[in-house]
Amino acid sequence: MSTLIRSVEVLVSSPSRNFVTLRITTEDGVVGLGDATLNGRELSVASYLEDHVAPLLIGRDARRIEDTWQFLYRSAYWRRGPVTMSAIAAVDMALWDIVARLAGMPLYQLLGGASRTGILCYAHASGSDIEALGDAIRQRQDEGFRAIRIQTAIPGMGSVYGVQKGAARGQKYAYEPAKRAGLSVEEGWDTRKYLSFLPGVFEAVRNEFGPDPMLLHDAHHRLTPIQAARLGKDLEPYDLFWLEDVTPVDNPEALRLVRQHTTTPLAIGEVLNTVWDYRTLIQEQLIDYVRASVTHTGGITHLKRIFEFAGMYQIKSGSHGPTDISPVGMAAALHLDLAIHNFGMQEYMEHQPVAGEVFRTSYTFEDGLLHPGEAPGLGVEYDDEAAARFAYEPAYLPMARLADGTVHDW
Ligand code: CS2
Ligand code: MG
Repeated sequence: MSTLIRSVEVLVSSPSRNFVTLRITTEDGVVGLGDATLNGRELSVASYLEDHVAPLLIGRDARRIEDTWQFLYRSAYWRRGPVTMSAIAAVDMALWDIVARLAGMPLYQLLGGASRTGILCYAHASGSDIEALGDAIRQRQDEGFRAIRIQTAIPGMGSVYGVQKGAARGQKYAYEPAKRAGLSVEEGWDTRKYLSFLPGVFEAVRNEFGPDPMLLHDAHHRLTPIQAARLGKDLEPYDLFWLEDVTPVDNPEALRLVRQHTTTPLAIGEVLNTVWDYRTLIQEQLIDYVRASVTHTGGITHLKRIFEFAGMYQIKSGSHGPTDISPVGMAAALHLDLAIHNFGMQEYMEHQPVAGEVFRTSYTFEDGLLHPGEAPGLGVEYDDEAAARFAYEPAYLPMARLADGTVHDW
């Protein structure tokens, strides 16, 4: 038996959106997949892997997961950041996939086994007005979702993060923030309008749907600490499961002020990459949920470390699961979600059906719960022939400007 790495391939495909996938094959032909998709910066991670990581991996033992993680992290000299940590993540996922396939077990069994029977997840619902939002929530409930993230258009503000523009009533939510174009689309932003409109939306939703559904909202990095404190306070009567990314996370200390004013649970972190980025947030208990993805946080090895650190402070996981996490990254998240003790909630923003032609997955959704399935490894197969039909297309996330033209956080 040879578990030495024979080949490392970087696969870029675009079934409805861009994905970067790493495929590692051992001398015995065991294949592992990793997700390296970094929205709007895909090719930089592809180059990092192809030009600087792949040559270092040939001939290494695929079973040495921890050693390879430490080697890639420490020997690069340059630390952290989304490009590096997504590249390391892809290698880490692919190695775990290989080792679990070698063991003939679904990955979660190697991570300690199942700690629960299914993975609670939330869907997105959005509307151009409160009525359309109500329709979208009903549709999600009919699909079985128990937890729903709600976003609405704000009167007088044009297109806004998280709201599917021009969606007909009753149409399935298919929002994709990255737009296929050579330039970022510009959106507007007005914090005063947002802060005065949003509590009424939650009031209307609670009046119509009652206290049962778990509701979430993403403020998407737009507010100052004092504005975030006000929003958290104003939303307290509506019992949010979490309020996400209230302020840009460049200054984790900013959450101290928010915390002093509100008991609305806070989730943050989808743009952070390492356990060190989370240190203040976790040790000072400034958040309730770690919003991280396997793909952008150094893979299974490192995200497990972050979640375990968070667990010591009664902080739970809140895995990021937007469309820019590929089905490979999603599968990795689900195996981890099933195994860790302090699981909180998994985001589930379904991919377009065409992505399923390239990535054959074995995870399931039933009665509001996800499960990674019982296939060995991550449980995902990559179809090269299908992928060849979907070439990379440049796509960028939007940017936001205030009414006077000032650039704002998107
Ligand atoms: C979002 C993401 O899912 C979320 O919570 O914040 O859609 C985010 O905008 C994208 O992942 C950016 O790539
Ligand atoms: Mg978010």
